[in-house]
Amino acid sequence: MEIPDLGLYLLTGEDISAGRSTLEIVEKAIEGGVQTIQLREKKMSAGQLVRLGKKLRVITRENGVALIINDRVDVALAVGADGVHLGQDDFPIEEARKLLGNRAILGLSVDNVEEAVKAERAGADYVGLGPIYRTMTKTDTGPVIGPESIREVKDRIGIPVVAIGGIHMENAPAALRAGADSLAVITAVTEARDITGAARDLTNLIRQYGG
Ligand code: TZP
Ligand code: MG
Repeated sequence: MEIPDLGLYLLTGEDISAGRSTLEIVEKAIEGGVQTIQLREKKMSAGQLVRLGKKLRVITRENGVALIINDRVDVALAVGADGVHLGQDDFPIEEARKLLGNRAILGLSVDNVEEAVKAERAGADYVGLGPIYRTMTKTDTGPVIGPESIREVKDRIGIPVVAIGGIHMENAPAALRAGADSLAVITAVTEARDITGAARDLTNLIRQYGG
């Protein structure tokens, strides 16, 4: 399936947002050009996720931004999200497809070529590849794989490759030069003093590379 251009892909994380709410960050990041929002709140209950997800659904729809839910197929259904992002040990992607249908955008986290090839075969619409650079945000990742890995994966699959992990303005060009279709970030935007400005700078950079 053709999916929309994921552009700058922002994952939320209220506990790593310098005291600001996810809603505030999403509104400001959308103003700066973010094209995709992933609701990823590790400390929220199902009820909190659904309530926040519904608010994000309104803002994202008004602005033509894709809304993806991390891990939770049930929350995605409840809020009418555009898709779900799954990890290697999460809900199986084939089952998610059955529940969410052909139009849902399904993403899978991968950290090497083999996983990326498998993800495409299993029906993923994009892969999240990382950690490209060192990140303090997620502690249970595999080793840093570097921007070279983006080219290796791009050479083997046809679906978009979203680079993730420690990405910020200074190291983003190398990821884009290596072929990343989209850049996914948390702290580069959520912890920025000027959220809109940080999102705008990264968005413009992605556009320069034609992503
Ligand atoms: N998956 C791989 S690295 C990562 C996730 C969710 C965290 C990315 O956060 P940051 O702050 O952009 O390094
Ligand atoms: Mg997960």
